[in-house]
Parts: sequence; C-alpha cells; structure tokens
Amino acid sequence: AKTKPQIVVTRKLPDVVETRMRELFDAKLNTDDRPMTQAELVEAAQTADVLVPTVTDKIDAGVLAQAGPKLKMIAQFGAGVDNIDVDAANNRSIIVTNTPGVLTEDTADMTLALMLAVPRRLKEGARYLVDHAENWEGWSPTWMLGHRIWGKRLGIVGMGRIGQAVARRAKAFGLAIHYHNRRRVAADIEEELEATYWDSLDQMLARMDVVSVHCPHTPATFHLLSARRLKLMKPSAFIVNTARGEIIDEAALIRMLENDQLAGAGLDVFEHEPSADPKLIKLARENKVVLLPHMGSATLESRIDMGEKVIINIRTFADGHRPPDRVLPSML
Ligand code: 8YV
Repeated sequence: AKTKPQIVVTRKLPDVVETRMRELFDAKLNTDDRPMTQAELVEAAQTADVLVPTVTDKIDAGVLAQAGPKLKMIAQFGAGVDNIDVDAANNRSIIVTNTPGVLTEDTADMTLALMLAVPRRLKEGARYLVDHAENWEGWSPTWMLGHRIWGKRLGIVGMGRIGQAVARRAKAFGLAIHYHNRRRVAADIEEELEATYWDSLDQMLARMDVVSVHCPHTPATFHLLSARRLKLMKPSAFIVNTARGEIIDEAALIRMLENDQLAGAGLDVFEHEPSADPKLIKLARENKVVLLPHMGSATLESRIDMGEKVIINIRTFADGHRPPDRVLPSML
C-alpha cells in the first residue's frame, strides 16, 4: 500500500474533520487549541509532507527557509493566504492551496449583519434592554433613531465570490450596488446585480453611503483604504470590513471616526490581530462602531466544509494531480 502523507495540522478542527484526517493521513493533530509558536511551526515544517495552517500561523520566508526536504504542500485551512509567503513557497516548489467557495455565504451574511447593526444601532438597543430591564423608559418617536440603509449606495471593494454574495444580499435589501475591482465582472453578473463598475476607487468612494471591503490582503492592497482615500468618503458614510484589517489604514480610520468624519464602522477584522486597538474599543463603547472578533466564517458548517476542502486538496495532490484550490503567486 502507498504510504499515507504525513500532515501536521496547527489548530484544533471540528471532530468530524479530525476523524476523517486520521483515517486518510498520518495526521499529527493539535489538541492544544492555541496558535503555534514560530519554533513549533519550524519543527512542523521540518517533519511534515503537508502543513495545514490557519490565519494565525505566520508561514514566512524564515520558516520556509528551514523547512525540511519532505515538505511539499501547505494546505491552508482558510480562504485568505496572507499569513503565507506564497512567493517563497513557490520558489521552494512547495505548493499552496486554500479553501475558497465554502465560506462565501456565511461571510456575506455576517457582512450584512454588520451593515445593518451599525446604522440601525442593533448592539446599542440590545444592550439597553439588558441594562434597563426594569426601568425601560419606553418607546418614543425620536428615540434610538438610526439611519436606513435601503435606497442607499453600497460600494464594494473587491468583487470576487464574497463581494458578489454581499451584492446579491444587499440588492435584496434595496441598496444600489457599485463596485471597484481589478477587472470588471462578467456582463451577466453585472446585469443580475444591476451593479455599476467604477474603474476609479477614489471616485467611487466619494459617492458611497456604505463601503464594504472584500478583496484579499496582498502587498498591493495593504492600506488600499489609505488616510487620503478615507477622506474622500462622505462624513455620513459607514464602512464595513470582513476581509482583512490591513486593507484599511486603521489608525486613519480611528481618527476619522473620533472626529465624526465618518458615521460609523462595522469591523470583523483588525490590523494587529489578535488585539484590537483600545481606541476602537472606546469607539465601540460610544456605539460608533460594532466590533466582532474575526467571526465572518465562524459557523460549524463552514468549518466542516473548509476541512473537507483541505482534505480534497491534500488527497488530489498525494494522488499526483493538481489540487483544485492551488494558489499561485500570479493570482495574488
Ligand atoms: C477564518 C478567514 O477565520 O478564510 C479566511 O480567510 O479569514 C476565515 O475564514 C480563518 O482565516 C481561517 O484560517
């Protein structure tokens, strides 16, 4: 019989996924649910045929330089691969795969939840009732007023799978869809979404009521929403980010929120995870922002499907074929 590939999984995964991995591979699973240290990652890279990391593992050029000769594949458990130096992996003939597609709808749902939560003061209202269960002042015509989102313009930055899933939902919620992307999407998709393409991100930002970020984090998109670009936005506009914190200049965003140059933000991701800037926490207490701890794809169903994708990628590669979700440097 063929020897099973030796895989090292860096984090605890759902039980069904781990059981399947144990059946199919010589799997070193991680019961200890904390991120690996760099030293542990290096050790894993020295012993495994396949490494299965997540967003919390920094597989940089340093780790890859110390990888053992056996390491042939990095099968990321996740869609984003910005924690991996894909160039360095490619140069060492280590292939990289990810898990796109299966977390699209859940991430889009959470994006809409944030898009509604901030202008409709969802968290504030829910909190109020918990704090004032006995002394609720009662309804009043001018109390807890937020802003409607229907009829407004949504600008989507990055119109890939998740951007399009957000657009479909937002259209059903009555928003007009606008987008900026490296390329225009196919005409039939544009038509279905009644989406307006903006070649110029600057021009789009200046006209939007809500801006939602859905591009990958790459060197080209780092601080894509720079201080200069954020200043182009209307002071009444809301911003939502379920992609990666690094795409927005977080310090600039904070300053603008503090100075009421933007109406609010819904953030699921941060520039320096796993910590959130204390200034953002303060803004959350003041109800100018709603913050979530990177929960966009956090459903049991998504996590199981992500695990299944990782398994398919590894099996296909081990069988000598091209894995379905290969990530090439040219794609980033
Ligand atoms: C995960 C994500 O929480 O897939 C991604 O890119 O951000 C989330 O689905 C995590 O990154 C998995 O590694």
